[in-house]
This record gives sequence, structure tokens and C-alpha cells, in this order.
Amino acid sequence: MNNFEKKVRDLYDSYEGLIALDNEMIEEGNGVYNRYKHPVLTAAHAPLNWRYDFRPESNPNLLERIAINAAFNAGAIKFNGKYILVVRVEAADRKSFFAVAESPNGIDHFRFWDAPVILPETEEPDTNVYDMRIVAHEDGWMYGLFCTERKDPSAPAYDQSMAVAQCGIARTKDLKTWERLADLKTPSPQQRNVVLHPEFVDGHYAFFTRPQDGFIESGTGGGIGFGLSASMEQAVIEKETVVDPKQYHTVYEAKNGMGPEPIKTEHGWLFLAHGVRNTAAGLRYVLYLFMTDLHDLTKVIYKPAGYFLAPEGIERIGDVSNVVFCNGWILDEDGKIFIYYASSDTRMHVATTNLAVLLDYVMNTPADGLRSTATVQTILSNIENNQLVKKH
Ligand code: M1P
Repeated sequence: MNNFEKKVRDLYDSYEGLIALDNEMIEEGNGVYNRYKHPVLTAAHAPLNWRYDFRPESNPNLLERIAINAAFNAGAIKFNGKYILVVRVEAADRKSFFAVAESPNGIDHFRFWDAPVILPETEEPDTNVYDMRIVAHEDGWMYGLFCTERKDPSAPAYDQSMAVAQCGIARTKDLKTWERLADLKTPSPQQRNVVLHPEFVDGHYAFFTRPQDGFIESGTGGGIGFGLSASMEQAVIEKETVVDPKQYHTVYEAKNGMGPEPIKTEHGWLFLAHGVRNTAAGLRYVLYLFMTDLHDLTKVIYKPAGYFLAPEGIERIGDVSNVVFCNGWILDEDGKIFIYYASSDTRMHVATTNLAVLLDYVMNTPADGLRSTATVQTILSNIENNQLVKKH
């Protein structure tokens, strides 16, 4: 074995070691969910074949030619018995693309499929695509809704960062071949975090939207919206209704956005979303839960105060620090829930829980009283209730 071959073998040994790493549940949780010791996917999980030219004649020094920067914000779905993530992979050139990774058990051994998703374009090519929500709709297709970003045509030459974000739509039956549909049209100048509802509503396709004025700022876009379209091939929402508004002095004061598609329960639809507030250190993204009425998706019936999951430890650090973001979860037949969340726009993690616990959390956790005095009152009533409990 020559030196080149030895270097190749070492690369593969170390890569396979990473994929084979067993994950470990961190037992001491908050009772609501458990985190795991290792991220489930990182940039280092990107197949070596994508990154290295293994021909000694063109790459004698075995340099990594196509570096991958991050693997994050993944959509999730159970397909053919496998836990599937449709991952936002970002190359060193800052372009994101989608790639499918699968695991036999949902918590470790995630391996990317051989090649990234080949996503057809519309007549207006995408500059960047990211954050797919993959939803099995009752019409029989799996739809991937994602953000498509293009340069703002009104941008002056001195500003090379002005962009327009819209909702791109693709569909598939096998996660391998994707058909691109027209971008969603809505009354809002920009859209991100759009999610397709898995069921028809009044015979229409139903969408959760996030109307926004600018690329970063949601502006007058008041929160998570809801709208209907008669078609998916030419999806048009004429009226957006705000379901969950942003609100002063909450964890979703600056903006919020839907996570994955909601889960249907006997008590209502369970939603996971992200909330954003501004701080002196920049934007802080956390996850929160709420529930809507089973028959009226615009009526919030339960909403615990504050965040459900916030960045901790290493999760706080990355390309965009102090961020957790979730656009994929999987509910198993036995009620177990896998929450796939990304930290700091860098890597993917899993947290596990079950439906009964999440229902207890969302239906019985006190709501936000929106004032310090209200928070104190909630704690006082908890102390009072605890006086009835036998001391140990
Ligand atoms: O950088 C944090 C997140 O910012 C955006 O989310 P939102 O539109 O809610 O602000 C997205 O770019 C998302 O991908 C990113 O993780």
C-alpha cells in the first residue's frame, strides 16, 4: 500500500468510526424530553466522496477540494421503516443544498445517501435553498417546502446582501426523484418557514406561513400565519390569518416561525415553533410549543409560557450562535417522539420524548402572564400547592 492509499484508508477509517459512534441519552432531563450526548449529524458526516478527489493523478496531496461547512435545519420523516432527515447541507462556498440521511433507530448511525438531492429549478433559478419541511400529505405525495432565496432585483450595486426569500415547493414519492412546482404566492413580500398541513382543510391545501417585509426583519409580518390554496401545482394564498402573533417581552418578540408540520392528537393539533428575541449579543432563537383546536387551526387553545428548548453548552456556539431551530420531528406508532433540532446553524441533534408527556407539558404548563408580577404569582401558587405535599 503506497502512502496515498494509506491516507485514503485512514480517512475512511475515521469516517466510518464517526458513523458507527453510538449515541447516549443524557438521563438527567427536565422530565419533558431528553437530550443526547452527540450531535446526530455534522459537516464531518458528509460523505468523503463528495469532498475528496480520490484520483492520485489529479489530487496527489489528497486535499479536501469541496469543503462542507455545516449540516443543520433538517426536515424529518419516517419512510420505509427508516428515520430520514432531509438535511440543509452548507458547503464552504455558503451555498446550501439538500441531502437525505437515514438512521435505523433515529438517534445514531445517520448516514447520508450517496448523492445530494437533485432539485429541479423554476424559470427563476434559486441562489440558495434551505430549511425543507417534508410532509406526507393525504393526497399521497411527500411535499418538501423550503426557502428559496434570490438576489433582490431592486438592490443597489453597493449592497450585495439584499435578498428575497420565498417558499419553494417540490414533491416526491421516493425521496430520490423530485418534481419542482411553482413557488408559493402569498400577499407578503417575503416568506420563510412555510409548512404544509398534512390534511386538506375545506377541500384546500393548508399552509402555515411567516409573512415578512424584509429578508431578516419580519417587520409588519405579525407572526405565524395560515392560508389556503386550491392547488399545489400553482399554489396561491390570497388571505393570510395570523395564528400565533409575535408579542412584546416574550421569547417570540422579534419574530417566530413554524417548525415541522403539526401533530394531530385527540386534544388538538400540537405545534413546535421557534421564537426569536433580540439581545445585545444578537438574535436568540428558542423553541416553543402550542396547541390549536382540532377543527380550527387558527385557534390557539394552549400555549405554555416561554421556551420549551433553548441552546445549552456547545449548542450555543456555531456559525450563528445562540440558535436552536427545528423543522423536523417524527412520531412513532408507540407514541415516542424524535425532535430533530439544529444548534447555531452548525449541526443536528435529537431529543426524545413521548406524546403523553408533550400533551401534559402543553396542556398543564402555566401560560405567559406577560408581566413580572404574574410570573411571581404563578410561582407563589406553586409554592402554596406544594405545602400540601408531604415533606421528605
Ligand atoms: O440563523 C438562524 C435562522 O435564521 C432564519 O430563520 P428565521 O427566518 O426564522 O429568522 C433562517 O435563515 C434559518 O435557516 C436560520 O437557522
